[in-house]
Amino acid sequence: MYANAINSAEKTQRFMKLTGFSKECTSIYASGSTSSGIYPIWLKERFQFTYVYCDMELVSTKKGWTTIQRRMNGELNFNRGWNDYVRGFGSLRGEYWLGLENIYRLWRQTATIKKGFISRTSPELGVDLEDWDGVKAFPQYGVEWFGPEKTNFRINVFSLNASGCFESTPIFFNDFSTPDADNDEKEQNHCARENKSGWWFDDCVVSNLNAPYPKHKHPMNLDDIFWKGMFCLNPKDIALRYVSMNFYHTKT
Ligand SMILES: [Ca+2]
Repeated sequence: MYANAINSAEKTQRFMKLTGFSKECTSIYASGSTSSGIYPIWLKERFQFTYVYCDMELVSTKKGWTTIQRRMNGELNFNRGWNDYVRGFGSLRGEYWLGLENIYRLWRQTATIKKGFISRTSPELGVDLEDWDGVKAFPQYGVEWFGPEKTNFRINVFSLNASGCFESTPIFFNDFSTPDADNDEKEQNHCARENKSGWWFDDCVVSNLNAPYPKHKHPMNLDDIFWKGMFCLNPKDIALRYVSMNFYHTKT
C-alpha cells in the first residue's frame, strides 16, 4: 500500500539517486566525463533510460551537447515512414535519428509549463555544420515549443544568432511530415515524399537535415541536406558533408 502512495516524481528521484543516471549530456560533462561517446540518460517522463551520443567537443562555451541526429557519410537511408521517425533509427556510432518521441521527452526534461507559459529552461538546439570545402558553422537556436504526437511533433525554433548568416529561423511552427504523412503547409504538394525524408516542412523547404545525402562537391540545393545560412557563409554553395543536431540543457 505504501509503495502505491509514492508518486512517480518521487520514484524517479529515488531511482536516479540509486543509479546515478543523468538526464542529459550537460550534467554528464559537468560530472567529469569530458570524452564524446555513448552514455545512458534517464528519460524522466518515459520512466526509462536510453542511450544517446554526447558530443563533448563542439566548439562552444557550452559543453555537453546531446546529439539527436547525425549525418556523416550517407550510408543510412532517411527516406522512411512515420513510425520509423517516431521510434528512431540508425546507429549511435554512425548516422542516426534519435526518434521524435525521445526528442520530445528530451525537450521536456527541463521545460516547465506554468499557466500556459513555457519557462526558459527549454534546451537550445545547436546545429553542427561542415561543407565539403571544410567551412564550419555552429548556429544556435532556442526551441520554444515542441509538441507531442497529437500535434505531429510541431516545433518552433528561434535564432539565438543576433546577426550574420543565421539570424533568421529555419523552422517556424511546423508539424513533422514523412513520406506517408503529409502535414506540411503546402496544400498541393507532399513535401516529405518529394524530398524523400521526414522533416518539419513548411512550403516546402526552408531547412532539411534529413534529406538525401549530397554527392561529393555537389552544390548545396533544396533537394539535398539544406540549412539556411550556409549559402551566405560559403558563396561557392558547396554541399554539406557533416551535420548534427544537438540539444544543450541549461538546467536539470
Ligand atoms: Ca501538403
